[in-house]
This record gives sequence, C-alpha cells and structure tokens, in this order.
Amino acid sequence: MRIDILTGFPGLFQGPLTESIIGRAVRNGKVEIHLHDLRDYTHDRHRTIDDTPYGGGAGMILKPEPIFECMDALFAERSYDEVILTTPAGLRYTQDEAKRLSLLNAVAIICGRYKGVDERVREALVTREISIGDYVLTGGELAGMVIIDTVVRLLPGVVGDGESILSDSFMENELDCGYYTRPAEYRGMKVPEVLLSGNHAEIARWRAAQSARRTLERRPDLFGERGKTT
Ligand code: 6GU
Repeated sequence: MRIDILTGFPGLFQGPLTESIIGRAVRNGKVEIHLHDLRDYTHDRHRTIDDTPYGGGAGMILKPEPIFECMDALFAERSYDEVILTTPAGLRYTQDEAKRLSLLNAVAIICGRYKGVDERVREALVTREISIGDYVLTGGELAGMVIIDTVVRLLPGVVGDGESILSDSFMENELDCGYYTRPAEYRGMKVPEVLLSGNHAEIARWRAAQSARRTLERRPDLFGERGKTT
C-alpha cells in the first residue's frame, strides 16, 4: 500500500512514522508513506499556503493552488483509490472504514488546517471526507496520523502476533476484555484464578463474558451495531 500525505506541517509526522510498529512497517516496506510539503507547491516568496476567506470572517483557508498542483504531480504518476480530506465536517471514522482503506492500493490524505480548505478542493479532488471524532483539532495532521496508524497496523505482517488484531476492541463491535500479566499477585491484588487454570475453553468463555459486560456497561450503543460488520 502507498499513502501520500499533503500537509503544510510535514514535521508533525516525524515521530508517528518512524517509531514503534508503524516505523517498523515503513522500514520493512509493508507500506510506502510519502510526505508532501504544500509549501513546495507555492510560487511566492513567502510560500503562502493559506489566505483569508472571501466574504470575510475569522480564520484562514488553505489555498487551492498548492493542493491542486501537488495532486497534479501525484496523478501524473499513478491513480488513487481515495483522496481523503481530514475535516471535522467529515464522516465519523470507524474501524470498519480503517478495514476498507487497508485493502486499497494508493490513498492520498489532504490534511485540512485552519478554518478549512477552499471548497474547490473538495469538489474536484476529494473522494472522502473524514472526521476522527466530535471535537476540534487545530489541524487535520493528527487525524491523518490516526488514519495511517489504524490502517497500517491492519496490513499483512505489520502486527507481529496476527491474533492480537482479531481480538481488538471494535473488531466484533464489542470492547476487548481486560488483561493481566505477571506477577500473579501484586500489592494484594490477585489475577483472576481462571486465567491461571490453563483451561483454554474456560478462559475463552470468561473473556467473552468480560467483553460483553464491559460493552454493556460502557458502550451499550455498540450492541445496536452488531451484525453490521462488513
Ligand atoms: Cl479530521 N480535523 C480537525 N481539524 N478537527 C477534527 C477532525 C479533523 N476530526 C475531529 N476533529
């Protein structure tokens, strides 16, 4: 899979794309991630990527030209399955969408910033607008990183123990159960006996019950989503 990121702040991606599991996936060639600095597609001395909105009002709007010119250069090399714009006005991001994106060949992510992006970018380039939740970020870069993280870890061979992905929260529209590791007793708190029993059928049943109880307590809305998985 190939991911192209269009941003005015490429430096923000340094940590997330080089560290830990995603960093390893990039180094091992499981995913190809290319950062594009929108300022490289400006023509003025100040490398301006934003401007004030027509009609007035507070905030700055990302200019269309750098985004269009960057996408021109990318489209000249290949086609894209999705051109995503990160925006709080987008569709709410879910694990199902992460699964769908993880099956694609080439995805471009335009990171929204400031008050927004010139509407013509949406009209002519963007195929999908994504929000990562009902709160406001200063920019779409963090949302882009969330999308990349969630998608890349689903690619074959990225997460070491393949099974640990399957039991993730939300993969079956149910929250994951709690886990314990050594020591078996710590500050008087004991690991539930069943987990030490070695009885794997019993353990699986206990975990399923824990998951169901946790989901009912914390996210009863998820039960309404059951059976809707893709
Ligand atoms: Cl994608 N962008 C911004 N600026 N804020 C957000 C968001 C995106 N998703 C949730 N809040």
